[in-house]
Amino acid sequence: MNRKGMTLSQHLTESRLCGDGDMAGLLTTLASAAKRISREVNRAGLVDILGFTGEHNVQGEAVCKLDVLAHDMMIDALRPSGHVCALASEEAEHPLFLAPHEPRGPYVVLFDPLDGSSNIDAGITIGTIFSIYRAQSADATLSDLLQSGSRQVAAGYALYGSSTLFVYTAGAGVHSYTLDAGVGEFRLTHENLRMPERGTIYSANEANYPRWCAGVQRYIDALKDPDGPCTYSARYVGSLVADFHRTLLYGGLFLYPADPRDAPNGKLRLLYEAAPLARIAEAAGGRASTGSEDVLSLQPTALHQRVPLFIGSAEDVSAVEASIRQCA
Ligand code: AHM
Ligand code: MG
Repeated sequence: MNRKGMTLSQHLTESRLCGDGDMAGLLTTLASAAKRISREVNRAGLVDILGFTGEHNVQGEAVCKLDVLAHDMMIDALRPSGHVCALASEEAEHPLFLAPHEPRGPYVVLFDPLDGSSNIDAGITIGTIFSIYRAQSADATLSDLLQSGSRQVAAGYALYGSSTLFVYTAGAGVHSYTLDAGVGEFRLTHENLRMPERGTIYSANEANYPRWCAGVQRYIDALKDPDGPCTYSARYVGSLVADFHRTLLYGGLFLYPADPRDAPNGKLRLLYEAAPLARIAEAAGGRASTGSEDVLSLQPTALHQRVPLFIGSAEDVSAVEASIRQCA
């Protein structure tokens, strides 16, 4: 049967997601929030929601008006949904635990409401990343949010680019849907996506090269060797979610290594950037590493914790890990 073109709801029904909660309902809620955020992103320049609020978030970064709007839209969609008992966002210092009188469900969701915000004003692709765990009980605590990435029951993202995409995995495969904006439906465009085992694209903010460790420098140098086994191209959007989506489709490596001056523990956040994308990469046959450990094996110690990230095709990730080991 040709399933391409199915709506997200039809495909979720067919997929018969199991678990003790309504995972299909939660994913539908997240997709609805993504549609609303997509509409705001598309008309941002027309309605005075570009630029900064003048505030800084818990990570010390300037907050964009659209960051706040996207954060509020995620909370407004998830909080009354009946699917969640706790929420955590890049834009909020503390998690939100739902009160007993609120409709609560078994899941906790951590999210980056608008990844790549420095690109917003230039109309460059940005996205929303989410990670879903099961809580021990409806009276969730911080430990329910600080679970190892391997315990994620689902993860995904929305991409606001030349078209709006919704990508998720809930265990069985990675699926991608494209928003048919005229009718407001996400339709299945890629089922069971597989990442190539090796790629020919690397993606990094190479201005940081002088501050990377010798193993990473040597690995990147080798990719540029004209006598090397294959020719690599460089691509860097500067929105993790967009750089990751390209890597998922075409293969290769995205890296944001530690940088002793500006990002001693890496720049990207473990719980709502690295772990969910690692979950998707692995479900598609790829890998994600800190350079020495699998991202999914890490036990988080803080909500806004950062990690070095090397993510993409399994062979490319293993090759950079080997180079790091050799130079250690
Ligand atoms: P954000 O979530 O506040 O937008 O920050 C994370 C972003 C990633 O999307 C991207 O990979 C990275 O920061 C880019 O950093 P840099 O500008 O240092 O290259
Ligand atoms: Mg981000």
